[in-house]
Amino acid sequence: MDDLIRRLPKAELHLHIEGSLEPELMFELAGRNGIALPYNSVDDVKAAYQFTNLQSFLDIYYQAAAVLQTEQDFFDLTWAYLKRAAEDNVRHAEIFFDPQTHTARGIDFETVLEGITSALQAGERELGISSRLIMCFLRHLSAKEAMTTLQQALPHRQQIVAVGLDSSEVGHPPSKFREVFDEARRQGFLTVAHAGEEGPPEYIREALDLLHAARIDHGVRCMENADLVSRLRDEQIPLTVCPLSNVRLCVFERIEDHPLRRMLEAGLCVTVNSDDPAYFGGYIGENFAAVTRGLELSREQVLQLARNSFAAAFVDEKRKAELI
Ligand code: ES4
Ligand code: ZN
Repeated sequence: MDDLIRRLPKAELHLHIEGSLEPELMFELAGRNGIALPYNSVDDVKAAYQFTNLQSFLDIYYQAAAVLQTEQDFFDLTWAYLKRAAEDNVRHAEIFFDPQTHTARGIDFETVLEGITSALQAGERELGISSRLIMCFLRHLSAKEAMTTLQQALPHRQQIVAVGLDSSEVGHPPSKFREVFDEARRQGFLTVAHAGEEGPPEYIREALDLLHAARIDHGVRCMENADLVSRLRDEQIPLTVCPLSNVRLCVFERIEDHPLRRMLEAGLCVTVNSDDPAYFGGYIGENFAAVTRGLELSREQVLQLARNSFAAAFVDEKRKAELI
């Protein structure tokens, strides 16, 4: 089964590029940029990755992002992810980036975008991985700041397929960003949103009804509301689920408790993704392996997960046919 998983062509649809920053690269970039880290070694960093909830992770994750300074840094980060993804036979990747994490530190929006997009182009050329970029707004910041970020993205409209919503969920419902997402859709962006990771099922409903999200990121708490499950199934709204993330952030205690198999059996369009692989103990292949073993998935269910990933991708039918 492990061999099947590794060889299976797949699309990754929920990956924060800042969350693919491995401790080794963190040290390299810190050295290159003369930045002091609060860690003495790679082992020291890994020992700090003991999270109790989403916020305990975000605090460390935003701090680590400070080593990313130049276009080359963003290139190196993205290229390292793509090379690792190729080993898991990822054929297509839709990558989140958080411009506000960087612009708040005085890094230009263009530095971030150029570094990432030039690596994505190299990934297409040299690894055969096609890609799309999704710009996320940090939901703990204001709607006004999100609108400013949207304006910064407009000259680069062709390089960004969608906008999303991430960071601290509880207390920052999708409704807070309704106007920003209205404007983004007017400008031609697709929309997605993290919802129902730590937040209630109502946030998933808001993401659909108010933000017109084409996919829900995580969405695992939909299982608490039967009407919502029926709707997600009837409309085949894709859910980009991240099993190892959910366990590491204590959404579920053990992988055996994860609802992914029940979600599949309810007819939901579930996909498997790695979220922040450098922090959560595994890339997409390891996420597939963990749920396959922990939930005793059948071979057919594993194949379904991979099929769903292509069905849910933001590419046209012709490219989907080439990918499968
Ligand atoms: C995130 Cl796991 C998760 N949830 C919300 N926002 C995020 N940003 C990076 N990883
Ligand atoms: Zn995420």
